[in-house]
Amino acid sequence: MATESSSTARLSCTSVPPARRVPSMIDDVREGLLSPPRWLPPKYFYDETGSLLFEAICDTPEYYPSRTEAALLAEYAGEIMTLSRPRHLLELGSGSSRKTRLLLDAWTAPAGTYWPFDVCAEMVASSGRALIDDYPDLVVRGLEGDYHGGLSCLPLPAEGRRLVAFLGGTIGNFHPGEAEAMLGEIADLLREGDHVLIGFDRIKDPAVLAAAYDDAAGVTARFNRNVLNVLNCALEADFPVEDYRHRSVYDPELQRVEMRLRAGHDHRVTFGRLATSIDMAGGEEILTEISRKFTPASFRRLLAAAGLVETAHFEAEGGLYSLVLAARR
Ligand code: SAH
Ligand code: AVI
Repeated sequence: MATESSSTARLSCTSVPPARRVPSMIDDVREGLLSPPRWLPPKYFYDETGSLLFEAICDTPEYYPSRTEAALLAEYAGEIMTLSRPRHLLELGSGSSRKTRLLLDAWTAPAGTYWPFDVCAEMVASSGRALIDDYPDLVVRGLEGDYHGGLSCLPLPAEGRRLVAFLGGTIGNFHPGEAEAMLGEIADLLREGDHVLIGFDRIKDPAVLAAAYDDAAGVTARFNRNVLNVLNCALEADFPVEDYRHRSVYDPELQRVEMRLRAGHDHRVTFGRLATSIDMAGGEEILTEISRKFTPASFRRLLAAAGLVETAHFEAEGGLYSLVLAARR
């Protein structure tokens, strides 16, 4: 059962129980980190510090996806809201909800309800408070949880047309099978007349991608390394965080950017909570995130595999980034 942690008449924050078992951080570390090739799921980036670092990445000159998506929303939010006419706006991985304000500004339905869903409880709470101050007619029903646990336990009312937003290119952080499964779960939330709005990043000049994922001010490097602070804290580990180098690599075959952390020297990492340790060799890497890039056609194929069909496509100049509105096929 969902547990409500705070509420006012127009704002509540509720913890969403997973519909199926989600691996714990200890499970993930055992599976991904204890032996090479080493990897971590990207959701551990987003403690409060990591979420704020992500916001700072969005303000770097090199990270074009966020401001490009914002520009598309500024131009097309009216059309998107007219086409989808929602009563409920559910956003997956809502973060600060900064860009969502462009949709809210264009939302003319009386007393709509916004449902931000994110793994970072602090972001859900702080963005919800700011939104009810700034939008006097808006009801915010914040949901805190892990979307890998499924979407079938979300406390959405049966009545009222839905728009599900999945912005920022976050779908690119899923491996192909996971992305299809996630979109399939979104499709299951949609009924006749409901829509999903998805932002996805496009394949482009690798130099532009390299800069976007390795900004000159080093914000992305801090974001990447922060995941080791998260593990140090939660698992009583002792990664020498500052001795890891941030790397971003574009793989043209897999059409994805990979973020990695490279150990600067040989060392042993002890995990107090797991009563185990690993020996990292200097130069050894941990894959911390993939960020897949698409063409309009490859994204349409992904939608089709998940039982969705594109109903409108909004594309930035030069094919830099896309927003699609889709419905159940
Ligand atoms: N949509 C926002 C934020 C994108 S960053 C934007 O476009 O700017 C990715 C967001 O997804 C973060 O807010 C992060 O906390 C959230 N997130 C990552 N993994 C998650 C998971 N497993 N379950 C729920 N939210 C998750
Ligand atoms: C959240 N996600 C879409 C971002 C991305 O571009 O893949 C996360 C990110 N990683 C580095 N910079 C931004």
